[in-house]
Amino acid sequence: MSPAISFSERTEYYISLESKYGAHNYHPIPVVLSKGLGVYVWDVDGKKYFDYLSGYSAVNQGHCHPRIVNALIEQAQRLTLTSRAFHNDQLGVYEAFMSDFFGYDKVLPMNTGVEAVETAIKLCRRWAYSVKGIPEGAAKIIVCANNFHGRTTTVISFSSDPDSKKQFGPFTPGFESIPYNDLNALGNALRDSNVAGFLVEPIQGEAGVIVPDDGFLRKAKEYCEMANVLFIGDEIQTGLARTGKMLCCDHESVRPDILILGKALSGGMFPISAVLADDPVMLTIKPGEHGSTYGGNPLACFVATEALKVLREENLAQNAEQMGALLRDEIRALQSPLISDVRGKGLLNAIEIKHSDAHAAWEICLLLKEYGLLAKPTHGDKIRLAPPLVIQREQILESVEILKRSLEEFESR
Ligand code: IF1
Repeated sequence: MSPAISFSERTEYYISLESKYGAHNYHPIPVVLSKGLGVYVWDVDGKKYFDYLSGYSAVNQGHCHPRIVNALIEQAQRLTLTSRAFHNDQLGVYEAFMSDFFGYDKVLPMNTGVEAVETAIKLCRRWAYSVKGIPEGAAKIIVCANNFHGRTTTVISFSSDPDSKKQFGPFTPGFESIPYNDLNALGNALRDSNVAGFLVEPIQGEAGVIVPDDGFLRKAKEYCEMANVLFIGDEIQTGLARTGKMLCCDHESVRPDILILGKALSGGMFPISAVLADDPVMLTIKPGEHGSTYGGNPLACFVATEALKVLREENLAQNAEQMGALLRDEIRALQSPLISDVRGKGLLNAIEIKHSDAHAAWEICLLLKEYGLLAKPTHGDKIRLAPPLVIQREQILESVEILKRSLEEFESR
């Protein structure tokens, strides 16, 4: 614990440690957090904030949800890791739970989101060669411009963001990028018989909460079915009640051929991810052909099961739908000249800041912090607004008051 020093000194103390001893691969908002519960986090001086980032949608259930923490403690005192060299009494029970919860034959458990994306890519390619009959090495996966699927070398190979990929080459081949939300481009790309899959975010999160046209996902799935191509839904950020349905694809009754989950699958406890598919796809990978030390560990299985039960039993998708609509309505009602767009689904939202100062969104986030709300800009002029899904009406209204005050102060400068 740092010595009893003043606010700025204590915050600077922790930030200086990160600066001196940590890689400089992030540029965080200057706040040092030490406690979280529900929609709130507290900094090292006890100041309370609304958390409007939710660990990038990993704490949908709210910070340190008691049921999930208790599940973590309970299993941690029993058995945490066996590796897959042996069976254990948690994995099969979890797999059956996941199969029933999401309606797929099987699940392949992994850890981080990008590991699950990599797993989905390998499954898709294996299915392409062993089932569809694409010549080995020729499989192509269609992706969308401005995607974000993680930061491994293969996944950044198909990123369109220079900051994610410059000077990290050489890159993995076998990907073709089309504009997001463009059915014509997808239809044209699918004419290539070597296309094995279409990897897509139902809403592009990092790109700035880009919501596709109504019907895009439905039509895209139909096009994939007609072309015998796997629709791969990356629901790592949009899934698990975030957008007002258990899965964002549920808004259009689209069932991905490969479903990718992560983040809130553990309720923010530690990395847990999963890939779900039916037998014709999942069973193309044989014993010894894929895996991970921690994938499907007993602790993850027990924690993820409780995290999913919390989503369902607390009706968090419904709450996200209602509170998200309220948030967008209240922000629009501000009629702030600084806001050029308010968009999102459920509690995955963003506002677009219109101002000559390129740093306006960042400056506004600093004002939000001063007034008790934590958010961070994405791609310069957009501020993502994604609180935990347990947020209530009064807290939404209080949050919008903080936003109003911050916008007005920025304007008065
Ligand atoms: C960072 C972004 C969000 C994701 C989708 C896969 C992954 C992510 C749709 C990979 C991860 C995180 C990564 C984190 C910040 C955050 C993020 F800004 F990077 F893009 F949410 F929008 N698919 N997103 O959103 O999952 O391997 O990280 O568990 O890298 O700074 P992961």
